[in-house]
Amino acid sequence: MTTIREVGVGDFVLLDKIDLEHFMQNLEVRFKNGLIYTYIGEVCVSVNPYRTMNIYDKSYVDKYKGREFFENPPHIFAIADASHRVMKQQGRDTCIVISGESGSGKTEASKIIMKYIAAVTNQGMLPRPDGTEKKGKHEIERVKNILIQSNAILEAFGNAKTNRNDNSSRFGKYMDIHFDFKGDPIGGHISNYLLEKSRVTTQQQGERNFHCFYQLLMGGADDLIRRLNLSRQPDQYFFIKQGNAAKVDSINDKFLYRDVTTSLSALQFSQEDQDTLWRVVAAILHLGNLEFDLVEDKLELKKSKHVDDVASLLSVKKSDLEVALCERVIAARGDIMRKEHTESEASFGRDAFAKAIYERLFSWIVKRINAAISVDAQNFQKIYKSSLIGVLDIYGFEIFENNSFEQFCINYCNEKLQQLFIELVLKQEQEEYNREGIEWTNVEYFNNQIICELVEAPHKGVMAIMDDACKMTAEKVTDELLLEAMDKQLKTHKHYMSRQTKTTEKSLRHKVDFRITHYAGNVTYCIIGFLDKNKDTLFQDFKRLLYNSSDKNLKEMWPEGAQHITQITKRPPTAGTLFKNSMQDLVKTLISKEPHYVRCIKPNEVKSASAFDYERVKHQVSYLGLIENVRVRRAGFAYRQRYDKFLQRYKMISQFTWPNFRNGSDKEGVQVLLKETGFENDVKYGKTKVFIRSPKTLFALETSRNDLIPSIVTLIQKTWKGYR
Ligand code: AOV
Ligand code: MG
Repeated sequence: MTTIREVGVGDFVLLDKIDLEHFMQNLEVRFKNGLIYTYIGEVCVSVNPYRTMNIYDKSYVDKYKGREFFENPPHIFAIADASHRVMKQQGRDTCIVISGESGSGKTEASKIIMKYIAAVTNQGMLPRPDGTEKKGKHEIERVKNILIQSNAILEAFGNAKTNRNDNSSRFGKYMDIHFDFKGDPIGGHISNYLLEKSRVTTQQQGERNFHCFYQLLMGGADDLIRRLNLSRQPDQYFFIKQGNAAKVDSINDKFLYRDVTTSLSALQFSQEDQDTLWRVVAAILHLGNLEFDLVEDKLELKKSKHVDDVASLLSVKKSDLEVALCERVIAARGDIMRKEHTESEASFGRDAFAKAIYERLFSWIVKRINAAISVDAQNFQKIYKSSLIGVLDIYGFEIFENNSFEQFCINYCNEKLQQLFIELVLKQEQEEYNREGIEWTNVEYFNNQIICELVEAPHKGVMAIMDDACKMTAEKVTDELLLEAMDKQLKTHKHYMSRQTKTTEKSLRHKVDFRITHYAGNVTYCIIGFLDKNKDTLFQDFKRLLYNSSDKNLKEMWPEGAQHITQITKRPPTAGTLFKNSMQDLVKTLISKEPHYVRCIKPNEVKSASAFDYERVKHQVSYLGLIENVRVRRAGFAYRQRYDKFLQRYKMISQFTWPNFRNGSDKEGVQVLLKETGFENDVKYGKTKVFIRSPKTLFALETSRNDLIPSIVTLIQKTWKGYR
């Protein structure tokens, strides 16, 4: 028999001593024993196993379905089950927030959760005796199918190999699943956040473009490849060869291409839609090979077959495409003029064009998926009294050799999620104990609010300073000047640093670098490119070009191309501001629901199934605030309820409180009840609520109540007869 010492404890709260060292010992011993999940109360800590685990099949689903946490060994299924149960029984919206750094297993966790929900719903609807099936069964299956199959498509277009993760999410995803009153999924909605579109045109050494490019080249049928005028060699295309990593051991592009096309068909993407999709992907590949020349001082496209390919794949006139690539139309004081690009403007325009069509394509895919599973919310509320579960899977905190605007946004997003965790798990919990007068020693923790503010504060945060710079005329402002403005404003901030503010700091290699001390570590960003990426300019000419495409899907993706040049007066919001606003909305959405957490940990940097890199893990445990989480939890209570509500539910258990407690207040009633049932040592009495430490106590109370219900029903029936 194995002992606790050999396999550790399933809940960190049960550790003899709560400090980093004991926490780490437990995590390591469990990981080495193949136990990748451990609880902190109802928070699930998950260590990426980097190997296939046989713990997700039907026998496991059955084991966790409808069960309390403490009835089974720790498992992510228990989190999924709890959030589904709360949603179903209490009609409350819940959400599952999955966090952890890049490569820690968030996306895999979200897929496991989705599959669990699919497996435990729409059951018990056996065919009727006459052989017909209950209405709705097929519809529910259809919705489940779409929710699961959409993953293959979104990963193909939104994930890529980075130096941290072979299948790294390059967009944020929040998925709402709507359920009917029986707890079966009847629809959903996906929100996507800032796709890292710079990857379409540039990749760091060792990285790839989005998977779909390689999937098409490896898996597309011969006749499709011929129609798209493509070669199967990735090194023929500038936009996908820069990282020199087209072939990845862990990825079978050919196989995945088949998966994606199967999913596209299952999601009702018509042949025509799929055709648009792959034509856009191919057009981007050809676009990346276009070059410009100066011929007698006039900018021209270098002669190449790729120009014809781009024009025909996007269904636009070749002459229109050439003009849009080489010059732009501008409106100045009512006059409309054409202005020829410089060579660098033309390259910038070409890249912006490629990035924009890819981004629009991605949003269009999400929109199409949403259309297939949308529920008419208002109507639906009336009929079903719906509830929902939201599942959040975003890009994790990341540090690369070169970090730019995208990493800045991604890391800010992770700061926001950490802030949410602190707010709900560490701060509010303790505030409630204080408010209720429960004896309590405050647990100290690092609050990253200060870093969120460094980024998002109105007027003085990095985002605001960037926006101010973007409002100035292009000639007057450079990235270097932006950095100067940031230095001036932020020089005294504890979490900000640059060469200008701390001249002795040698580790900042360049004048153009700045550093933010994030909750998860120091990240050095290079300012070059921030302004352009924040402004996110796309010349109007390209929008008009695509609006005039004879492909109806493409036209649909570019409605603003219909605007006349003189109608465009307002500057669109910057990329940074849009992202900041979407993050703030996301936090509001999450806070309005009952949250459940999965905290993912990456065991090593080398994707090994056995290596436990002690220092790297320790760092994650520290910055995630897990020790503080255990401290708050251990001293804390699993369940709390207002006295009146508690009494209402359990008064039948005690002869003193049933049918009514007459000798005092609700609080006194609860005290009598808990004393009589022998649970007094497991509870604390607050000003307005009773606090119960162990979930087992609650479970025992529930069991007693359930046992009593039949006799009480009989009693009521008898009394009722007596009245007649
Ligand atoms: P991430 O979502 O947290 O990173 P992933 O979920 O993509 O990380 O996990 C990275 C890789 O780890 C996967 O491709 C799997 O090979 C492996 N893995 C993770 N969890 C499991 C599991 N439960 N069982 C087996 N293998 C697993 V990023 O998207 O980069 O932040 O932006
Ligand atoms: Mg991911």
